Amino acid sequence: MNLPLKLYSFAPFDRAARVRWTALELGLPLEEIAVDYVAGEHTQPAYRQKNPFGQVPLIETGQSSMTQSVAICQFLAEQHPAAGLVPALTSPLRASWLSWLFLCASDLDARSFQVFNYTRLRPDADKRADAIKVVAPLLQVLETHLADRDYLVGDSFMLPDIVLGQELVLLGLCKALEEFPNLVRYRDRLGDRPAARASGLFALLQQT
Ligand SMILES: N[C@@H](CCC(=O)N[C@@H](CS)C(=O)NCC(=O)O)C(=O)O
Repeated sequence: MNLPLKLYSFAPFDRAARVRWTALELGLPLEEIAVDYVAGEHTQPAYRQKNPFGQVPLIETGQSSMTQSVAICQFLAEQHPAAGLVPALTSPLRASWLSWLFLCASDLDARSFQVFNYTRLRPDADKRADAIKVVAPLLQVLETHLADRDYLVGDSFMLPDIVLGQELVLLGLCKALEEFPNLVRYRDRLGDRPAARASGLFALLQQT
């Protein structure tokens, strides 16, 4: 892979944060390219040529480009297996790793986003309350799972922790974790990692 990796993003909290954090964990040099959301740069033909969905994150490796935040993270983690973010194909942890990763990338992502949307982007108290009810059962399962564990999978930090960590920062910004103390403790432990700190994601929690 030709480096540095180019990463297109809007803001420190968007889904590019997962890619930034993953790259930092892997020690990969990144060139960040800010896409102006307010000006609608992502809707313009020049950006749509790069990503027809008009979304971030997008990475360019020099050889290819790629979208879908969690797919990008998995791609990078698999390129650097020694970092331990991804278990080997034959590892007994693989099934659990995939299950948690996809839970975070799909159901949890979609539900958390609605909370963020109705709290921060398009504030609406009733819709926010409904969105919190919808995400709560998933958070409760995670709360129980993480009661006596430091990480989602096995006993070491892996990619699903990055994706969940980013969701928990968003939910924290929305004050939606009051009933989930284990998740708050887990998120704050993740935030102590040097790469997490360097990503700028967790600093947002200090600003609220
Ligand atoms: N499933 C995609 C979702 C990407 C996505 O929705 N990105 C948001 C920012 S976090 C975006 O670009 N929104 C602009 C839009 O959809 O108009 C991923 O994980 O990369």
